[in-house]
Formats: sequence, C-alpha cells, structure tokens
Amino acid sequence: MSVETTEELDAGSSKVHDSTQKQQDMRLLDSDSPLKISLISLHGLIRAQDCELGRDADTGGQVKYVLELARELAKHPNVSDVEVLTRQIIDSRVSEDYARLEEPISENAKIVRIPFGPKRYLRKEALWPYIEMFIDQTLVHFRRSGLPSIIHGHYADAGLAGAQLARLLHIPFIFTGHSLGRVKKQRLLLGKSDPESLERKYRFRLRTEAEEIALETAAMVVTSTSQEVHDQYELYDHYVPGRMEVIPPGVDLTSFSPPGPEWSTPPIAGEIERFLNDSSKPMILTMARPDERKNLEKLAEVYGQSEQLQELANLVMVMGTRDDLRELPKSQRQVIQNVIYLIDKYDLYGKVAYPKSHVPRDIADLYRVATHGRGVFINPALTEPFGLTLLEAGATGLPIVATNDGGPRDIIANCNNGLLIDPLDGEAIEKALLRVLTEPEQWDQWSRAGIEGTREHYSWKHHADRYLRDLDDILTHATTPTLVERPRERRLPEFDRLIITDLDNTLTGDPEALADFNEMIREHEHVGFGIATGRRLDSAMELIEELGLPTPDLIDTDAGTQLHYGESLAPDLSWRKQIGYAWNPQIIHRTLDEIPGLFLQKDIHQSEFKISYEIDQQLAPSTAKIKKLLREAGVRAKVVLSLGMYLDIIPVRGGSDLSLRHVLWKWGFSPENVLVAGDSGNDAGMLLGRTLGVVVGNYSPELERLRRRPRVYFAKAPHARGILEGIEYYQFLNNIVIPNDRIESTSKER
Ligand code: UDP
Ligand code: LCN
Repeated sequence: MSVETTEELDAGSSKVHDSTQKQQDMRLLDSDSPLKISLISLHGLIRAQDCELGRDADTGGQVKYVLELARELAKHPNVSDVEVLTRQIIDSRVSEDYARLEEPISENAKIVRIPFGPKRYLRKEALWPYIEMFIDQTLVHFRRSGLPSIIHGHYADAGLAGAQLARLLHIPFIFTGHSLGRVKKQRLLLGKSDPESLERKYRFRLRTEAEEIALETAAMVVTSTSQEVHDQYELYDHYVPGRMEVIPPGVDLTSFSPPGPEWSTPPIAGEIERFLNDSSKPMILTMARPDERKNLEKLAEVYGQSEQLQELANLVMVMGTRDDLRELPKSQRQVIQNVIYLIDKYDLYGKVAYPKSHVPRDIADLYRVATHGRGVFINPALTEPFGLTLLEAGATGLPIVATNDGGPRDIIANCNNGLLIDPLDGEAIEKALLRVLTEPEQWDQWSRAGIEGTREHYSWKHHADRYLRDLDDILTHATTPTLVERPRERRLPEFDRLIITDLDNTLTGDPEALADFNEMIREHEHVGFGIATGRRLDSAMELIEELGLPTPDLIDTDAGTQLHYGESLAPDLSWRKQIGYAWNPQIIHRTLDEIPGLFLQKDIHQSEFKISYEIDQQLAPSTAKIKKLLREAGVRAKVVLSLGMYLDIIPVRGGSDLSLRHVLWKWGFSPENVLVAGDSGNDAGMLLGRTLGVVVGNYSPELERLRRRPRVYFAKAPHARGILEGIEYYQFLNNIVIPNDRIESTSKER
C-alpha cells in the first residue's frame, strides 16, 4: 500500500478529538472556507422533482437518500455547494428531464448530469465498461467548475469512480455502499440460485472489486446501521471498522405523518379498491422495487397458502410503476410475472391489489390508507441494508414486519414498532403478520411507538450535523500533516504548466544540476512535474527516491505503457483500458525470441505491456525487418529502439507520444504549456508534436533526426543542466516564448 493510502487510513481512523482540538478544527468549517461537496450516484433515474422511485430496479431508496442528503447538507451555513453527479440519459423511453445537464435541487444544491457511454438508459450492471469515461468527463467538469472539498461515492459504481477521482485529485473520499455485492450474492445463493447465472446477471466480481477499491480509499464509510458494519462490510478485505460511521438516514416528516382527524380517502385508494372484493379489510402492504432481492414472490406465496391471512386482510403490492409490462427489463418483468402467476395459482383474485402506477405523493397516502384500516407493512427482502420504507411506514403509524437484517433490526430496536422475520421462513412470516393483524392493543402500541421513534431517531438534520462534524475531522487530518511536513498538496488541475522529463541520463548524470532542477520544481508551485521513462514503475520509484527527487505529479513508465499519478500512484484507468488493444505477448515471444542478435532482457525489465530485448545491431535484422516479421505473424505492435542497444516491443496504443497526448487531453493542458525533455530514442515520441521539446546535450544519435523540428530545442549542456537551459530558452517559468516555432521541418525529418 502506498504512503498516501496509509495516511488516509490514519486520517479516517482517528476521528475522536478532545474539545480544544475540536474547536481549532472547526476553523476549517469557517464560512470563509465554505465546503463544496460532490455526491456521486450513477445509476437509476435521478431528478429533483417527482422522483420516479420504484420505476425500475435501479431507482429506489438510494436515489431518495442522495437527494435528501444533498438538500439537507446544502442548508448548512458552512456548505457553499452540493452537487449530485449522475449520468446524462437521452432516451425516448424516459423523460427528457434526465437529459438536462444541470437541474437545481434547492438553494445551493443541484444535479449535474455527466454524459458517458451510450446515450440510452442502461441498467446498473451494464455501466461498468464506462466508469473510466465518467472519470475523464468529471475531470473536465471539475476543471470548469472548480474542485470539490470532498467526494462522496454512493454504491459500488460511484464508489469506484469517486475513489479514483479522489486519488487523482488528492481529495478526501467518503463511501456509502447502500447495498453490498458480497451480501446480496450470499443471500441469493441461499435461495439456491446457480452461481454462474448469478454472476452473469449481477456482475458480482466487478461489483465487489469496485467496493474493495472504494473501501480502501475511503477516509470515512457512512453506514446506516451497526449491523452493516459488523456483519456486512466485515466480508471485505479492506474492512477497517475505525473508519466506519453509523449515521442513519432521516425521513421527511412533513410528508410521512399519520392520518389525522381531518383525513379523507385519497385518490390512490380508488386504484387499490378496483382490485378488491372487500376493501374494508386491513391491508398487508408492501412497497419495493421489483428486484429479486426484495423477495416479493415469497410474500405472494405465503399469502396464497394462508387461508387465515386471506380471511383477515387484503394484500397490496406496490412494485413500482409500468406502462407495458412486456417492455420492462427482463429481471423486473420476471418478478412481476411471478407474482401474477402466484395470484393465479392460488386464485387470489379480489384479494390482492398490485396497482400499475402511482405518483410520488401517493406514497404517503398509501401508508396512511393502510394505517387507517389498521393494517401492517411488510418488507420481506432477502437482505436489507436499511429500508427507507420502514421509516416511512413507522412515521405514518403503520406497524412493520421486516426481514431480520441490518436496517430493520436497528429500526425495530430503536422504535419498537413491529416484528422481525426470517425471509426464507414462510411460516414465520405468516405468524408475524397474523400477530399484528389480530392483537389490537399491541397494534396501537406499535403504531404509536413507530410515530414517536422515527421522530426521535431518524432526522436528516441530525444526519447532516454528524456528517459535517466527521467531515471536519477528515479535512483537518488530511491537511495537518501537509502543512507541517511538506508544501501544499500538489494536484494536476491546479498547475498551469507541466515539465515532463525522461529519467536516466536526462535528469540523472550531473548531481549538481539535478539539485538545481529539484529546487526549481519545489519553488514553483504552478509547475507540475512528470517523469516519462522506459523503466518499470517499481524501479523508477526506487531511483526517484534514491535521487531525492520531488514526488512526480505524474509518472509515465514502461516506455509509455503505464500511467500513474501523485504520491498514491493512482493508476490511470482509462489509459489502462485502451493500452491492451491488440496486444499479444505470446505471439511476439514466439516470433522474436529466437531471432539472432535479439536477447530477451531480464525479467525485472519486462512488464505487462512491454517486451524488452537487448539488440546486437551487427547480428540482428533492422528494426524495419523486425516490424515486418511481427506484421507477418499477425501482430500489431510498436518497435522502439533506444541507445542503439535496447529494443522494446509495446502495444500499438502505447508509447510516450500517445501517453503524453492522453495526459494532456485528460487534464486539459495545452501543448504550449508542456515542456518535455529527453535524450534517447524512446523519448522521440513525446518530443514530437506541439509540446515544447528539449533534447539534452548528451543525446544519443537516434534523436539527431529531430534537429530541425519546430519546437525541439537541442541544448548544449548535458543532463539536468540541459533541461534547465531549455527552460530558460522557452522562458518556461514566466511568459512562455517559442523561438523555434517557425522553423519548417524537412520532408526527411517527417
Ligand atoms: N418506492 C416508491 N414506489 C415503489 C417502490 C418504492 O416510491 O413502487 C420508494 C419508497 O417509498 C422508498 C424507496 O422507494 O422511499 C425505497 O427505499 P428502500 O430503502 O426501502 O429500498 P431500496 O429501493 O433502496 O432497496
Ligand atoms: C439501498 C437499499 O437497499 C436500502 O436498504 C437503503 O435504505 C437505501 O439504499 C438507502 O441507503
């Protein structure tokens, strides 16, 4: 683990301070340094007004949670902005609202929709290939609108994206899983599903890997219950309970209130009555996204098999909204179809209502109708990390029966407003429902306790206060060591120019000049510093440390095939993704290993996307011939000769020319603000193009061909002194001038 990650762990784990320290810390939240908070929630349909909760399997409690959190945080005087970053969706099947690039939520809070991947709506399991695109687009957004003080990723997908952004930008990261892959998988396997088909459907491998990365990076993990901490996150390798904070969500009490004396039957009651023979019976109400995890079929089966339940109550199943059942995604359609099948199997016509649609304001009314009729709310989910519906039911005075898992257990412990059940045990479910429906005094007690308990324990205001207090600790700890021990954290988007240089023989070779170079970098906060080297990352880092160089802000290693950033060596995922294109190491070895004059270098010089040989040019074929051999073997690869003796084979999309361009594009640098320096053949790629090139005095003959190129300066001085000479030549630290911009390149040099 890198040094910075360890610091982050420390920052997160020591959130307890004495009060003096605390007062000092509060300075960070002074209104002259107000916080900008970026919440990321990528999947589902998110809009500020009339949120379509339950419309599909990806639009549920998390969406509500994130919007309510954003609203509440934005009310705080020390918070200047809250943005919810989500995906822009342009799809005639969903409202145009989801295509708007920005939408206000409330004063100081807004939704920002980032376009990435296909325009159409995608279910969450299909978003994985596009996460890196989101990261790159969000960097563009941050460049335009300023960096946030904190990034908070919600669920595995945004956990991965947020963690990566936070590492790239040195911004503290908060993670909330909402529901965890490992737990869901365990539960679904208990239901005897086949592991392979589960994997295909839910992409658990990708999801849990993303959760691991998010947990590793997070300075704080916000959970809703202590059970989540002890029994759920505990299943992960990066489980650090000291960084986990239980801060339960709230419930909007202005909407979710019990039916008062003035109460009259709301319109949604009519929608339910259409299904029922005797609508005066109490309701067994359930409300959930049509998701396998919600175990809705089990409930229909229990009701279908229980004459007593059918006698006493109607079953009302609110499973989102739909226009045409056949057009729903397969997994959702299956849940609803199975329920309808069971209604038919047990001939439950006239006893079960499953309304086709509802609008957001119907939700509180539905609970009130159920409370008024002395019914019961049930959530039989296989696993339920929290369960906002339970708060909603509780706040409306409706007793609850819920699965014995994280959220329900805490909610019932706090509110004492119902019973826990094992979601796989049909008899237990029946028994619990019967108890609520047949014990009127107990019903009154549970109803009252729910109304009082939710008010006492679940408020968004408390949530936001705790959240901001913890955030204050994190920010204090993230900055203190920086202030004391080293200059302000360096971050790529804050530099206005970059120096990228080769390591061996360009930076190294003249210790005195190197010391001057180091000092120059340290003194100029507006100048970013990058290394581009043929070495492997581990060996480059070793040398960097040995030489006492400042930590590079970016490091391009393995001959332009690996890109990492900053102290944490955060990998550039979008680069990683593209580099492997058409790469086939086996065929390369088969084609070249036995060629006379080519000798495979030691293992320590080989890496994932670089095969390195030593070459004896007397014996070996020319590089043109080597390229031809590779082409004939059906391999697409680049062949790079350095210092007349090293030959690297790298992917077609690799090389310092392309990696450099990727960096400039990604971070929004114009080439005129980037100075590159090198001495040998594998630096040629990055010296070409519109950046400002410096070839140091001790260059090797492969670079001679660049002599008359525009924007390539051949320094007289060797090594680091040559770079300093180049910096002077372009006046790179002040107002940049490009004296050799107009020199025409000759056709030979092209
Ligand atoms: N919901 C809704 N209509 C539905 C199903 C659910 O409005 O048909 C809302 C429900 O009122 C609650 C949220 O979606 O606010 C579900 O949150 P919960 O935490 O219970 O479950 P999740 O969907 O997050 O798994
Ligand atoms: C996801 C879930 O499955 C629910 O249990 C939570 O209440 C919701 O997210 C909000 O955290």
